[in-house]
Amino acid sequence: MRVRQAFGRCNDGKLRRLVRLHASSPNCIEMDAHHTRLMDNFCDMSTTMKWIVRALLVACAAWLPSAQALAATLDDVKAKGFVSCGVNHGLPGFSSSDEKGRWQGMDADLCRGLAAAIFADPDKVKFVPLTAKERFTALQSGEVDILSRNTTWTMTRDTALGLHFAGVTYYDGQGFMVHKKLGVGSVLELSGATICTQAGTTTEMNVGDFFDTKNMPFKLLTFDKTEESVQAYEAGQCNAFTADASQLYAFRLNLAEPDDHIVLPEIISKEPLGPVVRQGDDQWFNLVKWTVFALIEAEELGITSENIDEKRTSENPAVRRLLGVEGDLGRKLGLDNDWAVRLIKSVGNYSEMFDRNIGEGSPLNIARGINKLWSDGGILYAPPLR
Ligand SMILES: N[C@@H](CCC(=O)N[C@@H](CS)C(=O)NCC(=O)O)C(=O)O
Repeated sequence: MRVRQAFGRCNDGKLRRLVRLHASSPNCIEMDAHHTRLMDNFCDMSTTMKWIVRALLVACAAWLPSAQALAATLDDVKAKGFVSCGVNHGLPGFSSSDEKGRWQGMDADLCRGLAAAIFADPDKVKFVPLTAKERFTALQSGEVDILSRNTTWTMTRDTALGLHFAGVTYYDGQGFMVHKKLGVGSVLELSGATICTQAGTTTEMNVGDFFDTKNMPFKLLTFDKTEESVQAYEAGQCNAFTADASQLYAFRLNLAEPDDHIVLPEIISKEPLGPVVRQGDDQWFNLVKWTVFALIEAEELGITSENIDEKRTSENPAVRRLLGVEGDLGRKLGLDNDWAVRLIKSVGNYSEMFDRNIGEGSPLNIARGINKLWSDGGILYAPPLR
């Protein structure tokens, strides 16, 4: 459901404002259907009538929770036929396009899974590559429906930026890489160092916090794109390169002599990475949030892309609910009851996504670590799907 301000042009060429109602609320449907005609009639009305119409429209809008709370991203996505997904333009394991131009990685897969849940087609995604600096504006402005781009959940982003984090797909932390010839084995030995990183990131801010707290002087060199900071690091313009730890391994693989570089043992921050949506659209927020939880729950219940059809005959009520054999969880999200089946069939459960993109089945070979399920000693946990 949504309520938007709308402007219409009358015959005199002047722009007049109306409240446009595009709502699934029964009280408002008629007005929405007649919006175009209403605009025409509106132009011919007397001033008093115009105010009466406006008052009626506002009253109808007021019946709904709030204008901002009703931006119907799911309706928009269904109408245009694809999910617009903001991704990193090249971060192996999370989102990068292969030689055929196909987007790969955890973050890309989340959007594919979402598209499969909505359209029964994981390819109904338009990937929009974004730099760290561009990403929030692209989401706020509506250029993308979801940001799935190694983005750290922070309080400011979740409040003042008008965004909502819809879960965590990877718990990361910030690390440092140095050339072996520097002869350094700990971040604590980097006092006075020049450090390269990317602008517009938590990475940039954490360096200041860490070095200032330790009373260690440092110089920060920031760049808009990671390629630029990696190049600067390789060219010797800085002594250390810092990023989310998952990325350091990926960047090291791309260096001319990867074995000449080491990743230092310290992790200096918490970087919970997850998908982000705009505030004001609870339905879309819920859909993305429960898509993440469904992937985690599927792993916990042992449902994979391979065995999902057999699992539909399971006696386990939790399996039956997730797979829509029982209950109506999918409908509560504005989809149908097979949404999770389509999701898991297309991208697998969380562990399949992890292994394929960043874990054992990938060149990054990152250990699950704290990204294991809570029941396996990690911190991944989905609330009950019931
Ligand atoms: N997770 C951090 C860092 C995100 C970030 O953009 N990291 C940089 C590396 S420090 C990156 O992914 N760069 C890849 C690129 O832009 O190509 C955040 O949300 O601020």
